[in-house]
Amino acid sequence: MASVLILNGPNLNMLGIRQPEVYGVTTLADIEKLCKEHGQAIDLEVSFAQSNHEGALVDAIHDARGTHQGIIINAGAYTHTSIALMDAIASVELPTIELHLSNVHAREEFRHKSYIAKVCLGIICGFGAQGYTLAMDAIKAHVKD
Ligand code: DHK
Repeated sequence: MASVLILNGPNLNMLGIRQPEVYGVTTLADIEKLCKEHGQAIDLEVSFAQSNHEGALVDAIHDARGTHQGIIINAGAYTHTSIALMDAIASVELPTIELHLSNVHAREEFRHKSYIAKVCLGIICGFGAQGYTLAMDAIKAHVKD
């Protein structure tokens, strides 16, 4: 069975508490449950992780090589700042989807820039927690091709 790493960056452990008007009331634990259930439905194994630390996210991306067939990453604010994450994604050569709960293009200018977009297969943003299952469907279809 194909396997995907779903990686969450800084402050996503605060979902449910953090700016619910922007990020919704669904917690990260709820999202993990949703992803695990969806994985069973579409035959996709799911590993789910979160870190507030850039280097730990880089390590997790490196470790995905040889273990997972794709990555879904909500890199949080590191999306807009991290050349290290961009380089890590490029180095493992795994199909990777950039994900955001909010529509970053409808928000502040600094959220419009993504360092990781250029090394990702595509971007899903603005669909809240549902974006995770949309990304899983996209990875599953891509891996099958
Ligand atoms: C999450 C964050 O933490 C922000 O820094 C990004 C993203 C947007 C989200 O919408 O999931 O700008």
